[in-house]
Amino acid sequence: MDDVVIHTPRLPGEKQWEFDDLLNLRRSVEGACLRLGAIENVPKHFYEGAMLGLPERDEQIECMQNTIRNMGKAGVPVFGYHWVPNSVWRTTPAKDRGDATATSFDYDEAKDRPLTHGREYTAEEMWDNYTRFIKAVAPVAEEAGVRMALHPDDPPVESLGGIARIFGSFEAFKRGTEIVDSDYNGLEFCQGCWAEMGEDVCEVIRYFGKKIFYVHFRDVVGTVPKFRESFIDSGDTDMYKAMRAYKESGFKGILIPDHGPNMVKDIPWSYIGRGYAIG
Ligand SMILES: [Mn+2]
Repeated sequence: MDDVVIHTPRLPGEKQWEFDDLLNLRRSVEGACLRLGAIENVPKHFYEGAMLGLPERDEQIECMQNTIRNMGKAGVPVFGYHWVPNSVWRTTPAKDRGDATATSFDYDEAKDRPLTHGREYTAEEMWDNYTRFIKAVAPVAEEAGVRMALHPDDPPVESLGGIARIFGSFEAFKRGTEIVDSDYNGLEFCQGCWAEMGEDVCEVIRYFGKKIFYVHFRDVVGTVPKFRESFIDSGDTDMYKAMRAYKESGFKGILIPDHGPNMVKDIPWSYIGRGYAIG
């Protein structure tokens, strides 16, 4: 392990992150003889209004531009983000080998849950909002030298809690990356989500190739509408073939386990399970 991906670091700032704090974060990682490979996610409220097209949208886009400029100055090479105002959804957990607990999703259990944001948001709206956002932010990221890496919707179903989930297919990512064609506009390749979609994971890796900025190297059993998470050696995907596909596509980024089953007597965030995956 050489690199660290930091997930939503607790930095000061209610609307954006500042240069000094980001620099200190990178230095603290380097102080442990590691590299800061990416920051994954800002607090959702930084750009929730931009995702939903609310009145604060333009201010939030401006703040996001500032955060990205500050990341660039502080030497943060990759910024992972998502386009899901109402988060990852799971239903009743399942079991994997060794009595480990794995999260799972069954659309039948989730489809009738109440609206999360007061009304329905259509796919057309979510695309309009995304288009406006990425057109404003990607050029700033390019200038700042920060590669923006978009995570798929998890789970990749049409809509949950009234909000359309637009990044849940190959076609969607093709469309998303073509809005601004830039070496700084690419994918946080959550391999588990691509498996959930039922896409041919290796083919998708080969298609996007160098547009994949880093990988969530995890797997699942099943596809939407019903799946469960798995160990990297108990899921549906041939992970060795996937690794070959990354190598052959010219991918030079980071693989991290993202998340996986909680082993018996594991600790929060299933660090034992992650240690197992890395090993
Ligand atoms: Mn992921």
